Amino acid sequence: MTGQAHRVLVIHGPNLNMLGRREPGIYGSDSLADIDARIMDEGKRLGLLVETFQSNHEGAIVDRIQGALGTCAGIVINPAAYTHTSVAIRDALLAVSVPVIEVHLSNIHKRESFRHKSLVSDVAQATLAGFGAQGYLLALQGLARILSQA
Ligand code: CA2
Repeated sequence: MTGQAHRVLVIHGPNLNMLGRREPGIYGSDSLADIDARIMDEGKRLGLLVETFQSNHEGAIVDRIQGALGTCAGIVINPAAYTHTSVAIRDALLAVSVPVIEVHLSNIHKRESFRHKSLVSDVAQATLAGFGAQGYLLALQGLARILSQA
């Protein structure tokens, strides 16, 4: 790789800090720390500078997205429950105007109807749902390719 490594922000939304402790049938048995370690390894392998962030608070997520303005080349986000409700997170992603990849551990389209609507999907470059934690790694691979072509 030539030139400067691209900085990428990976955001985990509310309750994802509980991963591995409850509902393993839906979300898997890995903890968020396990998943973050795999994300960091994959980022290194791809030559990306990855930072991860988790919050249970909508405003904190909006602040972190705004903080990416001018510093991050792309964002991977699992907005968790805010996927289905947050105009604020959607607007923040639009304001930063870098490629966004939306990730869901579960296939939200196979679940309750209130999970079928995402306020993020149409502002994202791509959405991955149903691959479990591997979705984050696939998202980084896709983002690396997009950034290498930009
Ligand atoms: O499938 C996904 O990744 C979701 O974004 C996860 C959200 C859910 O509200 C979305 O509809 C789909 C929920 C994350 C909650 O994570 C937990 C993990 C362990 C125990 C309890 C909750």
